[in-house]
Amino acid sequence: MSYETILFEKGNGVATITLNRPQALNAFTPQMNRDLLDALRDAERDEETRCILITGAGRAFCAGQDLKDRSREQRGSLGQSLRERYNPIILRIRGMEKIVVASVNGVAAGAGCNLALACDLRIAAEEARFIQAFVRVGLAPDCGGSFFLPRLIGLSKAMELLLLGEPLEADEALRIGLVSKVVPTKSLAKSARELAERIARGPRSTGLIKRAVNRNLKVELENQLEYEAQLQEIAGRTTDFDEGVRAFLEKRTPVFVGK
Ligand code: T3D
Repeated sequence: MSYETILFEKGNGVATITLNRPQALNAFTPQMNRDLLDALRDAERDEETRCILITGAGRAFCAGQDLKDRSREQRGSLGQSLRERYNPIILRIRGMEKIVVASVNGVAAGAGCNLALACDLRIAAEEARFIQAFVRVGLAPDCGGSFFLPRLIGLSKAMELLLLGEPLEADEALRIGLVSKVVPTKSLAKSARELAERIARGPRSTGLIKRAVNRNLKVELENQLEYEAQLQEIAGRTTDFDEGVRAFLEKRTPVFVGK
């Protein structure tokens, strides 16, 4: 199968998915959502693949939803967009027994950040930054950010990141346990591959470990993803989101009015 917006390769038990729209910092278009979901399905079904690596081409991991598609005329229902395009990806990553590792090569923002959080492990380059960018454009968290972040780093720090939308640098992400390892940018691909191949050589029980950990999270995650979609539907209809998108595209600071 060939893909328009990702690169996909398999070898030594590892399937590597590279988000490949570097000119837009690998921001999600509907085609990239489809390609990523198809590649995850392919890797899940492939008997030789034991571990999946997700990374980004160029200087970013992923900048979230492509905001050029989000003018008021084009945007449609954000709740529907989450239900159809994003939530199936998050549920597929969590629902499969195969281990999914995010190799975070650069900035991970919005849905791109939460894609990394949905993975089983994260290894990051020194240059990586994690940004809960939603508030900057007048949105609420989605793709499971409101679910994973408090569980990974605690309620207080999660609220700070969500409410302020400030970047979390790689060394701080390591200190608070959001990532497992930080390596020099030039050695990330090699280190991530070594980690994935090590997992791919592991026993059958790695999948059972994931199932055990997921068991009591599953229903809650599904409910939370649906709840996020409902909240994003509200946020997507606000004047503040219009302003957030316009300000981003015009490269200026947004002026929100709280409506
Ligand atoms: O369906 C739905 O809509 C609901 C789902 C929502 C999920 C979400 O993800 S909402 C959050 C969307 N993402 C963001 O708000 C992040 C936007 N991007 C940024 O804040 C910054 O670009 C970064 C902090 C990620 C990186 O900053 P910096 O200074 O390193 O790079 P830059 O100069 O801002 O960006 C470089 C280029 O990428 C630039 O294009 P240009 O000027 O060179 O032609 C920029 O416009 C483009 N780019 C970056 N992010 C996006 C993007 N283009 C479209 N959409 C983006 N998200």
